[in-house]
Amino acid sequence: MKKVFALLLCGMLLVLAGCAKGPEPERRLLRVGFSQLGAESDWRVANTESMIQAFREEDGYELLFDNARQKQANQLVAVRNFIVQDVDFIVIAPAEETGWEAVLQEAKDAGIPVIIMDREVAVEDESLYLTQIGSDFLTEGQQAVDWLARTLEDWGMASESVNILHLQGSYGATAQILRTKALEDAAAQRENWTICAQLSGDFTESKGYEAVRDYLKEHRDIDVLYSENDNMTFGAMRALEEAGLTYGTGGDVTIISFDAVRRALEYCMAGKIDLCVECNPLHGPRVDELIRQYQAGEKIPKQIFVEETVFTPDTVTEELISARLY
Ligand code: GYE
Repeated sequence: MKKVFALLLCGMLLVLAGCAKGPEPERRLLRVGFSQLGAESDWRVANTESMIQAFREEDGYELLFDNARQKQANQLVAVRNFIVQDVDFIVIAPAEETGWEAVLQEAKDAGIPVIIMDREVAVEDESLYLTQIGSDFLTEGQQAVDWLARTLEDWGMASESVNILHLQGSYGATAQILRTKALEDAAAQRENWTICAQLSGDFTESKGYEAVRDYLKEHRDIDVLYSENDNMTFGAMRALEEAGLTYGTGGDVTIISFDAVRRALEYCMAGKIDLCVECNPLHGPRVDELIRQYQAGEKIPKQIFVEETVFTPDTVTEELISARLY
């Protein structure tokens, strides 16, 4: 009898213990589908990392990530998959500006808010996306050409003829379109600035290298390299070296490069790159913040630009480089 009583008591205690603890409350994770356009550059890798860090499970998110390998067609498939999976938000870093209407309409019809990150989409109906957050690429380009004009003046070369080799990023991407526009506008305003060639390096080191290497087989009269991202610049630097041309401070070719990733800043500090125009890839926390604001019913601006600056060999320091997250 004692045994039965002890067993009953045990059972009751176990039930009570179970009740006190209660079932784990179900914490619903916000499901975010992120269509990243590729992994073509140091900038892009830092951008992906920033998103992964910002959308962790412990912060209440489930991140569905897709790398489109620089093909918009892959992005369209990824976004449609996110819609089928009924995610709560979609984030797109678009490879190019055009061709988004249909898929954005599908997301809208499914009631899924879309955040456009980094580059822009060219759609008439702005209600197809919640907001766009990225860089002011035209201002970046204008900062670059203004610096060049000032520098040529300082060197007493303001009216001498200047040959500019223009290395372009992937055609149709906002970063390419607007950095190109800034240079073309500036060259059109100055009779002595000549864009001697426009080569595509698709924002990658290998294509930047190949394009400049091939160009240098026939031409050597270059004063300035205007390269629309750091990775293409790294490739171009190798091609210039192989062709026996010097660059940077006191060299044959003055180099202007966009992004200002750590490796470029190191070259800048060493006088190998004359101007680094900053482009900030750390959008993860910003997109997280936007989602929280939206959830709280706050008004979200339609376009958000991040603050950026420029660096020259005399403004880059060891401290700046070691504090850099990308
Ligand atoms: O400059 C380049 C990357 O769209 C800002 O894309 C981005 C550009 C960046 O591949 O490195």
